[in-house]
Amino acid sequence: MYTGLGSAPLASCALNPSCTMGKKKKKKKLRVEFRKNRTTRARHRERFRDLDPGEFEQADDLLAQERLSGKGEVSRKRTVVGQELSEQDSPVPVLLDVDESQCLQGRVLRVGGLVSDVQGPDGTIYRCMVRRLLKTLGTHERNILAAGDRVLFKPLPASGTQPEGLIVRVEPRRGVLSRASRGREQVIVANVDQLLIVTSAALPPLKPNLIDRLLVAAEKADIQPVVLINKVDLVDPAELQPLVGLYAQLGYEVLLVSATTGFGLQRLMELMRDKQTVLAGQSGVGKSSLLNAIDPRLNIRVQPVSPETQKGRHTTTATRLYPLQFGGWVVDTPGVRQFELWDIAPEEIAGYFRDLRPFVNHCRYPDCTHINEDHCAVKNAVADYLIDTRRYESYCHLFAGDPVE
Ligand SMILES: Nc1nc2c(ncn2[C@@H]2O[C@H](COP(=O)(O)OP(=O)(O)OP(=O)(O)O)[C@@H](O)[C@H]2O)c(=O)[nH]1
Ligand SMILES: [Mg+2]
Ligand SMILES: [Zn+2]
Repeated sequence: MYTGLGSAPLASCALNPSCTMGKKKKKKKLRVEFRKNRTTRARHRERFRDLDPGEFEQADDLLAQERLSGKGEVSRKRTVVGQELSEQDSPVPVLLDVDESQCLQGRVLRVGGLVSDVQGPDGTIYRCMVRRLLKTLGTHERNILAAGDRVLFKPLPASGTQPEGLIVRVEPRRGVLSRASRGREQVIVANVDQLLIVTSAALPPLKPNLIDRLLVAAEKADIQPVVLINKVDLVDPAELQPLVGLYAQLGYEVLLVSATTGFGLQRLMELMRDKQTVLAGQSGVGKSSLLNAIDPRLNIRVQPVSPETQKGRHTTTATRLYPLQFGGWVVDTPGVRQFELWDIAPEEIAGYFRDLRPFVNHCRYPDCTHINEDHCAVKNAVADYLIDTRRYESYCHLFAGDPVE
């Protein structure tokens, strides 16, 4: 199994304008809302009982200047010192002021229930839990951490075989890919430059509607999408030309690849070099196989597609970040069964279809949904072959909230 030891360094802060590490910040006392269902401390103690209790206490209460308000916990508000943040770029509303001299910068590789893997500046991987204060700060998300997060953590004294630490701050994010999970936002990955939408030419059969769905997610999140059609060794590439042409015409980069034969992988590596990339797509299309093919050290588990159903077996079960030997890093995700779009209202969707967008303002009714209305410029454009019929149908499915499979 790949350990990540001695691997590529973290992205340089100097190159990242949103990075706040090491810069002087305006400290401010802020009143912040707390989450109602505060997590129990006892459970964490249990899990981390092998830590020195004194050290754990000290770490947990790092921020001595936090004051409970007059009404104490009843008010669910508290004063902390830090910098106010918009909810958009951070899982917590405040960038906490912490003693940075005691901390290391890290990158979250994998998020677990209580303990997550964080890569430190020298490549060492620490098992980290999240400081209580961070966990209890109000958040609209299921989990305060996501793969790809940049964090500040305090290394703890060694007790087991793997170094441990306590995450005290999550830096603001940019390029966040989210989906809806039981009505709440689930951040799949944070701080990414590009989304590789992986499909397969066959086995499982190509699903253009899923490409469209993921394109909408990328457009909304302002992440550069690339359409990847894998397993081209199984078909005659000429068959794929109409689809490739369609997306290329819309300005999307389309790549035909084969993890088995190596076809197109040179170009794929060029695209990924020094970038922060996330792969998404159905189970069985070969996401993990492609990563193994471009960097054999990764050695990620893969499994054949079921011959009866032609479906993947959901082999990858956790979202995980891997540093790449040629620079940059990549996130492998479990195959999406149902990629529900997060935070996109149905009436917004047409605006994220590059081919529909030029027409939406020309419909007779300003609130036209482009589904049933008369005098709809979008439907007219479909009739005049200005918009591809399949793309329009794909829009209709997304608008109706239909599942992909
Ligand atoms: N013929 C052919 N088979 C491939 C190719 N790439 C992957 N496969 C096979 O497809 C199957 C599924 O590959 P995985 O890499 O596990 O797929 P995945 O997308 O990671 O699937 P999940 O982890 O379940 O989401 C494996 O049996 C691979 O050997 C390819 O380019 N050509
Ligand atoms: Mg996989
Ligand atoms: Zn319309």
